[in-house]
Amino acid sequence: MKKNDKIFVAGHRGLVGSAVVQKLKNEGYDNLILKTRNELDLINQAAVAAFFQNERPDYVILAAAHVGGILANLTYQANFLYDNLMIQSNVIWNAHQYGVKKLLFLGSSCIYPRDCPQPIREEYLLGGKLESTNEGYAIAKIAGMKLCEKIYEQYSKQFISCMPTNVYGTNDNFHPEHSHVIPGLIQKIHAAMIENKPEVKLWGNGMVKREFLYADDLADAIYFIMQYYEDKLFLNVGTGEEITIKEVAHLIAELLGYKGALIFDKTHPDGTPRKLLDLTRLHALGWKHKISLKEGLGKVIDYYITYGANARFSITEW
Ligand code: GFB
Repeated sequence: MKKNDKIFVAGHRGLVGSAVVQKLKNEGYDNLILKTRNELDLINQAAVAAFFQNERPDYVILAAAHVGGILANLTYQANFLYDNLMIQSNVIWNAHQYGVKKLLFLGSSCIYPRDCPQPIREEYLLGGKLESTNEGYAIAKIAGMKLCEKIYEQYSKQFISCMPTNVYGTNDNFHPEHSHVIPGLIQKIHAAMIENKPEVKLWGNGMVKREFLYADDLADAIYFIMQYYEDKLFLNVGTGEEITIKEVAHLIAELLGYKGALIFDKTHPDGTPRKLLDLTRLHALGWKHKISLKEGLGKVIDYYITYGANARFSITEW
């Protein structure tokens, strides 16, 4: 990518998209195309086709999606499936039609079977049943990745995908019910602290393990992949380190200074027991994450304490 190439970052206001824009700007890219949902509704096929016909971007980073935590995924399965199928099909197919040189599609580690061997290698995809709480979202992400793969095979184009683990960062959605786990925990524990509550209720049994990647690290990986990765097989992106939800919750409570009890409410779903990514291929290419979980959590907590009420509370990333 040259510094003045036209790059369309779809989903530039979301957690990942905003970090990608910042990374590209830091690297000196000054020809970015960024569209809010009011300016370009990515679900609208005709609007997306017209956009590509007029703009003709050289590169596309597809970070736009309808996303959310375990409860949002479970409650709105149809919306997660439909919106994401539409957004990604419109963007990927029109990028192909209108001469985009390279496109990177962002998937998710939830595409893998629920009871996958750990750590999860890319080859394990479609080897078993998906986790039911996010089946709609996962099916959409698998379809998007497969569309890129088939365009790569049939038309010999650089349409590729990466599968990030659970991502967190400052520009996240802090909605108490709809958010991903880290902003959800920060919001709930912070509220209990402000209200002097002796305990706070969190979801699930707390024993499931997750791998967390800071959004700026993911943006760095995306930049690296756009420059150096050209294979057909999608690439896992993560830290290779896992932690229980209970441990993360205690770490957040410690960083916030909350002294009350953390109670795990087992009536809420746990999701998949583990989803640790195997990063052999990414590490062999020469990329590794830089920001530790404690450092990243500190940044997000500082942000939330400073901007609290002005933080984002909606679940769409475009
Ligand atoms: O589903 P999950 O990987 O993350 O795991 P997201 C969240 C775990 O944390 C579950 C527990 O075991 C929850 O029960 N948990 C405890 C909480 N308290 C909370 C809370 O306040 N909020 C949330 N959200 N969880 C997504 C997937 O959800 O992860 C998506 O559902 C996607 O499909 C993404 O793959 C990476 O809840 O963050």
